Amino acid sequence: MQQAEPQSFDRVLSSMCTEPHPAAREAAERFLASNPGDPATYETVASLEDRAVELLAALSDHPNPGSAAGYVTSGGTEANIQAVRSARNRHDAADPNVVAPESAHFSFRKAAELLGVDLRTVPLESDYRADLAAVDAAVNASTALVVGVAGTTEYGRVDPIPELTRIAHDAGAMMHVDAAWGGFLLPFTDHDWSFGDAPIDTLTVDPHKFGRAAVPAGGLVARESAALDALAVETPYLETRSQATLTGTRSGAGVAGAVAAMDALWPDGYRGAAKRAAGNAAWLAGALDDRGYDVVDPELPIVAAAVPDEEFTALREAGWKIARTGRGDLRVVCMPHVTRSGLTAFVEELDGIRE
Ligand code: 0PR
Repeated sequence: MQQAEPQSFDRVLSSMCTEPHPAAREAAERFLASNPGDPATYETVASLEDRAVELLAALSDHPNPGSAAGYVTSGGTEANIQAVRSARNRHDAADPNVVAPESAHFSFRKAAELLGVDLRTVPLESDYRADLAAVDAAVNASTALVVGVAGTTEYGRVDPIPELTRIAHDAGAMMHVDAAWGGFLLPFTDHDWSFGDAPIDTLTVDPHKFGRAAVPAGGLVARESAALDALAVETPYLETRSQATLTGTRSGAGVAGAVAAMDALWPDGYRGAAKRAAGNAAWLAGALDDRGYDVVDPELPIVAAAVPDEEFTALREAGWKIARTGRGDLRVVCMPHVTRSGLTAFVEELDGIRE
């Protein structure tokens, strides 16, 4: 049988995965068989994980990156589940709830179901950001966690994090920021999103998205170690006495690839990538606007536009890997592999379809 090959990224326009940095690819391969879940046996990868957390803490402006708590998760889903679990475990309500904007990723629905917490989703403002009055009305004495998104999956919006944090803390709840995708872009913008911008408690930031690590490599970072302590279970027969991660055996490739990518790219490489992505998003938004489509302004490099179903389907049939938002807009995520020449070819294809 012919060997299967991974597909090329040429026509992948709606994915948050991307071509890993060459150093990440190489490091991931070398650490394929080591398990950061057993740090007493796999010491090298365990110290790489400390470095990964320090780098993630530095990019999210943690007050003390060298001693920040956190770990490399299997992705944003696990980081979000763990943030909910940690807040729930630290809250004493009999019927805890989590308040999140409608734009929150569906991983919070999984978290709520798994953990038996009530997920209260609240509507957005017309600018696709969390409606503060609605969040304020939804929190109560049983709220364990308020979620804000810094770079929403569909429209790349950044919720008002400092204000949400105030609402959370006034209610006695923890504050979690989901910057799974936005975290590697936001340090180069003036948005308020990080540990430095507000007294947030936990943050998701995924090296395997804009960080150019190999899959799987997500990240959970906490302001205080108590957030991770609340997740620890005893591990009687291991040399390390407790484990705070959700999965047991974990990907050494993910950890080593994340460190290699971040060492190669933080901060200048990511700054350059963010600038190129912003330029590409602005270019595509302009090209679609020129053709009369309704375009949502790309605050972060995600372009959403109302493209009719027939045109969307024809583009898919031509091999473009595109997806739609919940309300049906074409959604192009300008990841590092998305180039101006690729976007030009995409728009030319669209022009051909429209003729
Ligand atoms: N938080 C946010 C803001 C996200 O956008 C995502 C994923 C997650 C959490 C969950 O992360 P993991 O998928 O790492 O667990 N958002 C992407 C999306 O829904 C996931 C994705 C990635 C989908 C690549 C398709 C794809 O090809 O678009």
